[in-house]
Amino acid sequence: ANLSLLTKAQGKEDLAYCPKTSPLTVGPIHVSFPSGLTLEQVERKNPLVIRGGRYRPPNCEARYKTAIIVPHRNREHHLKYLLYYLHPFLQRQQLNYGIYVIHQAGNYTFNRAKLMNVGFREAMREESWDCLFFHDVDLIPEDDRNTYTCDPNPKHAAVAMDKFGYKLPYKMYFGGVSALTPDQYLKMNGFPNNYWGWGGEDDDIGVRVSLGGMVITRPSLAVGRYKMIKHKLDEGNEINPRRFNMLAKTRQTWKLDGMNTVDYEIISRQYQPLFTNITVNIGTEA
Ligand code: UD2
Ligand code: MN
Repeated sequence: ANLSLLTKAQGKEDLAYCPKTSPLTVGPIHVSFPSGLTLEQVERKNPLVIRGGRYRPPNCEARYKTAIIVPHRNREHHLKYLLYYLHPFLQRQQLNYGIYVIHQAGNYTFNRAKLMNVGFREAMREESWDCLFFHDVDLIPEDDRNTYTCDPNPKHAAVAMDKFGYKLPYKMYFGGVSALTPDQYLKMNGFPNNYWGWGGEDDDIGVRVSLGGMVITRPSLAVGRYKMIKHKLDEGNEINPRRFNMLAKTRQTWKLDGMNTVDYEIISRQYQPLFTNITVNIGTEA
């Protein structure tokens, strides 16, 4: 088995680079949510995706290697639609990519940002990704010119969402979907670990970008369009009442809490057909 993998990889080294702009993108995508969709159907539609949710273009050498990091618990229904749209979308962009679902174990309060730190470390352990996309499970991109590659500065990709009337809600907004290179991520000490429950962590991350000496870049409103699958606030992700107090202190805390202090325990790593699932115990509030 190893030998055949080797020859395949060697064969690929002779391939020419993919074009700088993919000829396969189509622009606007009509997003709807067909009922009864199964993961098996998504698998059949994506025959070139290999175990762990990995893909490389078959006929050219990808210019970019992108990991998608999805924080998750109890949203299997949304995950199915995300995979249904994201796999073909990324393939049309001719990326070398992998999808990682970071599943918070247990019933303790959800912590989106800490799960992203886990995803960063665990994805980078496997592969030297050029770019990491931190991606809510319920956001479906509606235009494939929204390229899942990184910029010279941290990129906020979800600029125009249906739930905000396809406008940016406020200038420092950094929620939903964002993209950073490993260097950029480490420069801002990753994301905070101490935001438990809903809210605030995205603004903290936005502030970290500037504290790290960087600026936020964005695609145009026409291209950075997303549909959010409708949902209620989850049980176990109640609004964090401390978020404003915490946000007022980001300047004092960002170097003391983040990628340099993240601690967790991996419970399992499963290479499923359409994604790598990492189930993790991230502990509880101190
Ligand atoms: C907004 C932001 C989101 C985040 C959140 C505040 C948008 C589109 N997104 O999302 O980026 O800043 O506010 O924390 O404005 N999740 C689970 N299981 C849970 C709870 C959350 O998987 O039980 C994950 C999932 O990937 C979800 C994400 O966390 O998409 C954000 O949670 P949300 O969708 O409930 O919050 P929302 O839509 O207000
Ligand atoms: Mn949501």
